[in-house]
Amino acid sequence: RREEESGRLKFVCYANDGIDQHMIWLIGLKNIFARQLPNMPKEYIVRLVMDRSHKSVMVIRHNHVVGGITFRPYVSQKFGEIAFLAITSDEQVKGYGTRLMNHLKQHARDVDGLTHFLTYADNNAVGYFIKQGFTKEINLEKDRWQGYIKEYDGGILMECRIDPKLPYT
Ligand code: SCA
Repeated sequence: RREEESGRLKFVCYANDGIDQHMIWLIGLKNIFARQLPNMPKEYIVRLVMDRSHKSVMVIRHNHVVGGITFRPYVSQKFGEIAFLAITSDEQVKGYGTRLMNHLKQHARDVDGLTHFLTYADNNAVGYFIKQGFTKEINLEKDRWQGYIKEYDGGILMECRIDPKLPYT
């Protein structure tokens, strides 16, 4: 039964490209973020999800978005910044968050040529990020990221190195 369900899972990555289906999924993802990240101003969520320099990797089941990650690739600096990450509440702790992160890493490496991710993690999400290979120790040289990413109050800067060869998905 589980396998049957996971067989209907689809992982996609889109920016705001004006295509109807992509916009419907991005709006659905924006609503999940607004609900799951209550401390984030809704206007800020909308602005970044719809911003053309951000992309979103989304989990789609039965053609509906159930979660996703919005990130900004800094291609010249070869790193990405995770802006938001959430799975809708009734689908959490089923492994979707882990698979989503693996799809993000694969896409970022193979499509954008990135070597690292950085994020300001919420305190309560630090455990999740550690399980996904993130560390509080930042090894990326400061001149590659300083001035690019926005610092945010109450978050802890975390880093993840993307393996250059590992098949993530
Ligand atoms: C899951 N796990 C956690 C955890 N959530 N561990 C510690 N703290 C948490 N909050 C563990 C699971 O038990 C599991 O461990 C492993 O992580 C992966 O679980 P999963 O099933 O793959 O995760 P899932 O529940 O699908 O997704 C995790 C996620 C979700 C954090 C996305 O719970 C969620 O949407 N939470 C509410 C929103 C949120 O907190 N988002 C992150 C905010 P085992 O493998 O050992 O079983 S931080 C953010 O958005 C970026 C920074 C910013 O700007 O806000």
